[in-house]
This record gives sequence, C-alpha cells and structure tokens, in this order.
Amino acid sequence: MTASISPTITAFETSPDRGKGLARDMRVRWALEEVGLPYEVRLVSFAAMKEPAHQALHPFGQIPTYEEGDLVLFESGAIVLHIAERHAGLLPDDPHARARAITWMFAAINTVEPPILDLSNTRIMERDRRWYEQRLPLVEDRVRNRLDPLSARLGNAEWLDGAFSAGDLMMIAVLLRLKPSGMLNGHPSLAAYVARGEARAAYKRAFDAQLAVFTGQQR
Ligand code: GTB
Repeated sequence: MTASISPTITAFETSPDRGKGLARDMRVRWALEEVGLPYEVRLVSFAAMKEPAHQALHPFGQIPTYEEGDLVLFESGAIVLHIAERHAGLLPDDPHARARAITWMFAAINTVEPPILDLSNTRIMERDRRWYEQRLPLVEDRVRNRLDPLSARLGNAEWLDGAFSAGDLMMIAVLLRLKPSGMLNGHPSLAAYVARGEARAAYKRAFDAQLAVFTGQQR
C-alpha cells in the first residue's frame, strides 16, 4: 500500500441520468470512498470532452479519467483496479482470493455489462425504430442469460466471493444500470445484492457527491 496525493477524476458537467449515479464516474467515486482516499472532481461538458485537452487524457473523449501526479488513466475498470491495488479495503491479501476478486471485476465489465449496455442503448436510442418491439425481447434474453447464472452463483451469499471486494463493486455498478428497465425485479436475490451495495456508507457518500453536481449543491 502506498500513500498518495489526492487524485482528480473527471465527471459529466451535466449527466444525462440527472444524478441517478449511472454514469461511470460513480464506480470510481465509490472505490475512492471505500478506501478513504480524498479526491477532486473536474466537471467536463460534452463539448470539452471532445477537445484536444481532454482527449490527451482520454483517447475516446469520455469520462471518467483519473490523474494522480503524472499518472493519467482512463477506463473505469482500470481506474478501480489501480485504486484497489494501492489501498486497503477492496482486494483480499490472500493471492488466490485477490485473483478471484479481480476475475469478478473482469466478469462484470466484460461479460455482464455488454448485454446490459445493449439493453440500455436499445431502450433509449432505438425506441422509435419499427423493429423495436421485435428486438427488445431478444436483447432482454441476452441480459437474462447473464443474470440467471450470476444469481445461481451468488446463491444466498452476501457477496460474490467472501468479503466485499472490488469485484462486487464493479458487478453492482454494472447491475445498477438495469434499474430503469425493471429487469432486476425478476431476480430478487440480485436486487437484494445490489441493495446491499447501495446501503454501504461509501456508496452513499459517492452517490451524494455525484447527485450534488446535478442539484448544484457540490462543495
Ligand atoms: N469503457 C469506458 C469506461 O468504463 O470508463 C466507457 C466510458 C464511457 O462510456 N463514458 C461515458 C461517456 O463519457 C459516460 S458513462 N460518454 C460521452 C461520450 O462518449 O461522448 C456512460 C453513461 C452515460 C449516461 C448514462 N445515463 O444517462 O444513465 C449512463 C452511463
């Protein structure tokens, strides 16, 4: 574990989710709160994200980014892993348990998030298409194909593999994007798992901080 200067992250100046915590700065804020690392936030507009200054930090002109001294990172998964590897609280010490927690992080962003993102894009951007009603159930099925085995693996456990880890943080952050669709209602154990994440003090601090950007109440 290393002591470090306060990092700066970027977040939407005007988040399209109106402070619901669905943008990807939320998972970074949550990780920082879990490990107790103070951080600064630089808000960026959609136009500024596409300017060279921001694209020097993020090649795809997106949020979040992470600056810590002369280190610049993008990709929420890489940022959360960086934080978790350097500060106690998000990864177990046992090498095998640590590798499994990192595996769950990858499962969240590489296996579970893609169909959820597809569902979210379908619902938001394809609603007016004449084929929307045919496509929606297909996309929902692909989400179910991930939720069913995830729910089976979680069983009655509190977290995915022992104590709460960065794997749970990423998985819950990904599952939260299902909220607008109501699909979590079909998986009560996953809904309860997500609710346990949302009940964590660190999650609440992170949520309040991003909501404050929307309400204009941030310090
Ligand atoms: N793989 C990257 C990561 O994990 O960091 C993806 C980053 C990304 O998609 N960033 C989005 C962005 O900057 C914000 S989070 N988009 C602007 C652009 O590409 O020009 C995605 C997002 C946006 C909005 C909502 N919402 O309104 O609910 C939820 C999530």
